[in-house]
Amino acid sequence: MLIKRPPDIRSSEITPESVYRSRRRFMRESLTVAAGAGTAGLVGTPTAVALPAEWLTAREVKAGVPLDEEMTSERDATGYNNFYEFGTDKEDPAKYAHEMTVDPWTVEVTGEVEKPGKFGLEDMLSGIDLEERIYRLRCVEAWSMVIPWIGFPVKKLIGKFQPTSDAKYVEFRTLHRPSEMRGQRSFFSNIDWPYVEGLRMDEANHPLAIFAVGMYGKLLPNQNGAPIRLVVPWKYGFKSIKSIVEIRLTKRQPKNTWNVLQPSEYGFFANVNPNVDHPRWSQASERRFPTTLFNPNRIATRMFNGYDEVASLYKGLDLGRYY
Ligand SMILES: Nc1nc2c(c(=O)[nH]1)N[C@H]1C(S)=C(S)[C@@H](COP(=O)(O)O)O[C@H]1N2
Ligand SMILES: [Mo]
Repeated sequence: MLIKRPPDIRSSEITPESVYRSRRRFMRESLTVAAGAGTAGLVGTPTAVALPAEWLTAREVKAGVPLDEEMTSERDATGYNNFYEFGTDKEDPAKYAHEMTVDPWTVEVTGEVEKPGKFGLEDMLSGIDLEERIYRLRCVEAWSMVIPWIGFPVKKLIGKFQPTSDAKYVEFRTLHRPSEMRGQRSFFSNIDWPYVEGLRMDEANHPLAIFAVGMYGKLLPNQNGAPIRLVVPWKYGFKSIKSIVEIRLTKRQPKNTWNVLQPSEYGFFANVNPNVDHPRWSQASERRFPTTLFNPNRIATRMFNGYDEVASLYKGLDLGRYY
């Protein structure tokens, strides 16, 4: 196995603890698998996949944004999800997202860019450094988690395609494949698939906005948006669109899924804001995982989810009107 590492730096100095621990675990497991495959008489290497586990283990992951708050367990973060393409229950994504094929994976880049195209994921990510970013995730439904993502700034990838001066927004689309996404086949779904989200250009360019390809030191599980999803920590979770297949640079503000569905309840901006309530519930507090019936672990919600450094993006904007 190929481990690219500068010769004089120990991995523990540059790789967050959780990442290199699970990487060692992976190496142990993959050695076991290889030995097993040998006795089964399998020869050769598997066919190319979008992001094989080795893709991550062969890379250094630098510590990006740390956070001095208790992390949500991997079990909760990968077992309690919103991913309506697989159903509306919190347990549905973990149960059914394995039905989605994530290799090969192509991403189409269109609209106001000098270099549009359709790219295989691995090619598209070449030369991009990975970081571990421990972020709060605040769902509009008033629960929250702390998750260690592995990813890179949105700006780094979008910059590769050279946006034109007409590019004012970025629109993202999720995979639309009803044969593998039972929520898209559902009779009861009133969502007009595919799931669409968008950011203003200055929001997409903010260093806190990332694409994630991993979490908890491993590649993303399907239920969390494999193989590539957005994470915008100062906005409600529905902005952090999963399993992206299209990135479109546009002149006009994208029509995002939840805004189209219920405009009085979900806006385009969706900045976390304890002072602007959802029409049906308060946003002043949230349930932080781990949370139980007897110990809901309720904490005060913070403006911009605690990421004050984004405030300058919204100077002069009425956040009550542009929710
Ligand atoms: N394509 C797609 N992306 C999505 C959703 C979805 O239903 N479909 N749900 C959103 C919501 S409401 C939240 S809170 C987060 C949840 O991310 P997580 O399951 O990784 O915690 O994903 C967001 N991204
Ligand atoms: Mo959400």
